[in-house]
Amino acid sequence: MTKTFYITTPIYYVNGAPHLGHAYTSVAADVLARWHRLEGHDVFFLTGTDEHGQKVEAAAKLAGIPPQEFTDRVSDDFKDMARVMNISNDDFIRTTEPRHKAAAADIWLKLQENGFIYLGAYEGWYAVRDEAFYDEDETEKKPDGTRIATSSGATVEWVVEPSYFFKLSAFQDKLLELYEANPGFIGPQAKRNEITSFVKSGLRDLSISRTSFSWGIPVPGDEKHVMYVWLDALVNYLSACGYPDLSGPRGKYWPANVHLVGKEIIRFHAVIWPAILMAANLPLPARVFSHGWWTVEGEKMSKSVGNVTDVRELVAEFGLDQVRYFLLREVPFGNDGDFSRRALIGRINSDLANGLGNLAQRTLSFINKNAGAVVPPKGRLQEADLVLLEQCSQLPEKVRGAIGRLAFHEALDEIWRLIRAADGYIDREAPWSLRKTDTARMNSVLYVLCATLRSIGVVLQPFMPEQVGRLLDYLGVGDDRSLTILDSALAEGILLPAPAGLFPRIVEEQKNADR
Ligand code: ME8
Repeated sequence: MTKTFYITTPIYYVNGAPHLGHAYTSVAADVLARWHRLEGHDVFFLTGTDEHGQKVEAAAKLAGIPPQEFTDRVSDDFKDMARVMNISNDDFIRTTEPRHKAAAADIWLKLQENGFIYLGAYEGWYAVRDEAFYDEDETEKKPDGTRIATSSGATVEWVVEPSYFFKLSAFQDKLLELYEANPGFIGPQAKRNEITSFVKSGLRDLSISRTSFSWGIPVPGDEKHVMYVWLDALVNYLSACGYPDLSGPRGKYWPANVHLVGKEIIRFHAVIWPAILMAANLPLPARVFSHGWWTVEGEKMSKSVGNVTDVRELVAEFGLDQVRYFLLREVPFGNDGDFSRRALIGRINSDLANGLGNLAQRTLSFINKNAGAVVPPKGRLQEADLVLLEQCSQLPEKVRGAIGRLAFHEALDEIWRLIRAADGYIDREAPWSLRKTDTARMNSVLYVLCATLRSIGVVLQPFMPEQVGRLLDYLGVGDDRSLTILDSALAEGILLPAPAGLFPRIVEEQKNADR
């Protein structure tokens, strides 16, 4: 049976427009999804929008339209971002869809049947903006008398209301056992330690319903309450699999292989979510992995600073694959990073234009002009050829290892190591000189370069599907572009189309003048 691979992004709140941060998670998840498809796995890749809650209700009111109309609009904008970023999601879940509401209601009933829900009263510091409660010591009083959450800066208010509670406290030991038995459950390692000590410090029951607003999924049997937005939201990962009926075509994907999230929501995914699943007797995801946050030109993205970056504008200016490459190459996955135009242009010019683009262009246009526009005959290989081909044959395994650890930057590093090796090889072997002295040797060198570019191209597809797709076209690679084609030697004599440049150099003076 084909191995299944289920990967998710967070479902994004519709109270704001999509930006660079959302695109980052989606691109990372997309690379994983595409990689597993290359491996021949049966992939289900889910993204979507989180559409309930007080914040959304308030944003719709501000926009002067009904909440459903408002969420339809913003959700479409997130779909558009996914389209522009060439995200290959298999489904897009919205929490306002009937399939999701039915799943959330069913989970509620399961938790209730199993004795993990009770009615109480909630009192506490609540931040509407974060949809979260804070302990007193997680808040601070400002000079003007208002209180804010220290971590996010959002205003909190004291809330007292009847509320249903989930017995999260009952899961402390089980969660610690889970982390202990599955060291890979939370990544990266630093987050695992952080979450473990958080759970060790004691878990309190979680308020999971609200009566103070109505834009949410009604609590089954007590419709004055709507479900707490995080309980509602987390269930999306199951809804898309057809839950409560997991015997349908999508049921085979549960449990998820990876939930990819930003660092600020790892607690919800690594503590609350597995506890809910345990309470409902459902299998747990294999892994929850959190990445860091991007600042822009050194500053936190915020509406008031006016630096919220719409990634679609960057794509229009610099090219899609260029932006995708930058996001995954610039920062070790899991760390925070800074986005700047200078860094982006630097990467494009050094790694893409001078690196991969130049290697491809040097090889392919030379073949087009001087070697009959076909994959040249291999001839008798020499030591230098075998060394490079050996590096090619090791590449998929190295990239597989790095991607398995979600170390995208390391995967790219490995690929660029080979690009540099091929650059050194072409300079030393100098096919342009061999043209006059030894065409058989020239052909061998060009053959080895084509084989190298094919290896690089195949493993790079998940990162830069468009330009690398063109590279594989120029190399005459057919429809099957999966990893298995690298198990056979490149065939000689394949006709090669005339190549064009893949990654134009960005001239900074020009760019500055255009601004
Ligand atoms: O939290 N840098 O939705 P959200 C990197 N609806 N990533 C960033 C980022 C930044 N500056 N800003 C946002 C929610 N992100 C909930 C999730 S899941 C059941 C419910 C990314 O719209 C990052 O992935 O606030 C983060 O986790 C996500 O956007 C938060 O999106």
